[in-house]
Amino acid sequence: MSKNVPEVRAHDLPENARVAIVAARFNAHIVDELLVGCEERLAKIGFATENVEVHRVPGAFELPVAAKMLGSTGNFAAIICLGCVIRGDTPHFDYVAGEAARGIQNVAIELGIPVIFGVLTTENEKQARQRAGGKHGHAGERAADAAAEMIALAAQLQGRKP
Ligand code: INI
Repeated sequence: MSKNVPEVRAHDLPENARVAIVAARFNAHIVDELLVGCEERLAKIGFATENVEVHRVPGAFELPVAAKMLGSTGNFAAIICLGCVIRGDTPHFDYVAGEAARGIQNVAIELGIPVIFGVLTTENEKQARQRAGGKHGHAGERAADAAAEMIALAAQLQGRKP
C-alpha cells in the first residue's frame, strides 16, 4: 500500500526534472483513477504541473513503444506507464500483460532511464478497483513514488545530489 507521505521529496530531485506519463485507454475507468492518483502524488512530491506530460495510447500493449518514443527524446527523467489488463476480459491476457511488462523493462534497460510499470494485471475488475484506490492501495501513487525514487537514485549516482 502507498505510504501517506512520499519518502522522496523535491530536495532529493534535480531541479525541473520532467516526467512523462503514458496511460492506456483500455479499461479507462480504472486507468483514469490510476492517472489521477499518479498526478496528485507527483504534485505532492514536488513536481511542477508543467514538468509532467500525459500521453494516451489505445491499450497496455502499446505502452512500451510510446515509452520508447518519449524516452528517446531525452526530455524526461522518467516515464510512467499506466494500464490495466483484466484476465476475465480476454483470452490473450497473458500476451497483453506479458508483452507490456517485458517491453517496458526492455525500454528501461535500453534507454537507461526509469520506465515504471504501473500496470494492473488482475483476474477481475474487483481486484483492479481494489488496487486503484481501494483496500489494496493505489498503484498510480506507487508508480509516482517509484519514479521519484529512481530519479533521485540516478541524480545521486551522477553526483548531482548528496
Ligand atoms: N488492453 C489493455 O490495456 N487491457 C486489457 O485488458 C486488454 N484486453 O482485455 O484485451 C487490452 N487489449 C488491447 C491491447 O492492449 C491493444 O491495444 C490491442 O491489441 C491493439 O494492439
